[in-house]
Parts: sequence; C-alpha cells; structure tokens
Amino acid sequence: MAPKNLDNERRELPPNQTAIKRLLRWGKDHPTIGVPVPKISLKDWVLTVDGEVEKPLRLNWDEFLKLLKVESVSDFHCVEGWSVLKCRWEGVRFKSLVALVKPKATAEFASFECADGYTTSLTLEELSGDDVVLAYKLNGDYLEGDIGAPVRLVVPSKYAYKSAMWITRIKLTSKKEMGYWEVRGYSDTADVWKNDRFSK
Ligand SMILES: Nc1nc2c(c(=O)[nH]1)N[C@H]1C(S)=C(S)[C@@H](COP(=O)(O)O)O[C@H]1N2
Ligand SMILES: [Mo]
Repeated sequence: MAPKNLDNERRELPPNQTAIKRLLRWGKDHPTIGVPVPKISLKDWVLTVDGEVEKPLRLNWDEFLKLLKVESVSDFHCVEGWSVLKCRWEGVRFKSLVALVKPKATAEFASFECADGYTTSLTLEELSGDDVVLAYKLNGDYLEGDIGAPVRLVVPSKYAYKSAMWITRIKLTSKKEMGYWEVRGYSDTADVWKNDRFSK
C-alpha cells in the first residue's frame, strides 16, 4: 500500500518547533530586543537600497506599492520554538527589488537596518528564493505595527530573527556585517531544517 500523508510529512515542522495559530505580536508578548514598536508614519517612511550597487534607490510608500507585487504562502519559524504555518504574505520579491539597483560584481551580502535599531544580514544567494519577500500584507491585510509595518522581510527557510521588521535600509556589501542576534550567539546561517540555532 502506498504510504499515506506523504505530502503532510514533507510539510512537517522543522526539528523542535511547535505550531501556534498566529504570529506573536511585538510588545508584551515578545519584546526580544526590549524596545517598543517604532512609530513610523507612512508619509515619512522611506526605504533606501544602496551600498555596492550601480543605481541606489530611495522609495517612499506610494512608490513601493507600485513595484511588482507577489503573493507567497510560507511557514514562519522563530528560534524560540514556535512556528506559524501557511502565512500568506504579499509584497515585493527581494530579488526583483535587487535587480532594480543593479548590484556591482562585488556585492555578496545584504544588511538590513530597521527603525528600532535592529539589524540582520544574509547572502544574496540566501535571499534569491521566490519565497523571500519584502512584505506589506499578511493574510489579506496591511501589516500592523506590531508585526513589522509598513514593510518587513520574510525568509521562510531561516529562523525569524532573519525576517527583519520595520525595514528602512537595505545595504548591499562585499563583506559580511553580523546582525544584532548573530553577534549575541545565534547562528548566522540559521537554517530551520538543520536545527541550526546557535553559532558554533
Ligand atoms: N526590526 C526587528 N525585526 C525583527 C526583530 C526585532 O527585534 N526587530 N525580531 C525578530 C524575531 S526574533 C522574530 S521571532 C520576528 C517576530 O516577528 P513577529 O513580531 O511578526 O512575530 O521578527 C524578527 N524581526
Ligand atoms: Mo524570534
């Protein structure tokens, strides 16, 4: 007899994760770096994309919304052990934004800077997946402040400390800049399927 539920098994949770219903909301639920939700007015918000690029970009909210939009359903895994399955994110695919700034041959990494002072970084290779999105909607609604409004990164194959909220700048670099949690003992590679939580 054919094995049952093969698909479900393939969609199993990564090691040592437990599914919960909804994303934790920043603030009393989950203040990981201990600062409040930053107040960002859409009127003033600007996303800068610069560094090792031929054509640096500054986009305001209206301009960002005009970029090619995609939808991507993915699971979200926090290193503390909770996961939220089937999040339907809408936003701009990371690789399509990067194509607009024309990375120089020296560009290998992207560092993300956020309105709360948080930082993280990934290789452009790690960010090249179709499921890597700069999201402004979740399950049909614009993001609220406590889940990263106006725009957050989503990198489903990495623990969620790579999924920067409240992004204000994306800087392409030729050298790795270690992020907030990555210099405090968390893994820089952060592969959820390998249980890769702590730096070695
Ligand atoms: N700017 C910023 N982004 C961040 C963080 C942060 O402290 N600041 N925490 C990370 C961590 S550890 C997690 S689990 C997720 C939480 O996302 P959520 O608030 O949508 O659940 O955001 C990630 N992105
Ligand atoms: Mo987290």
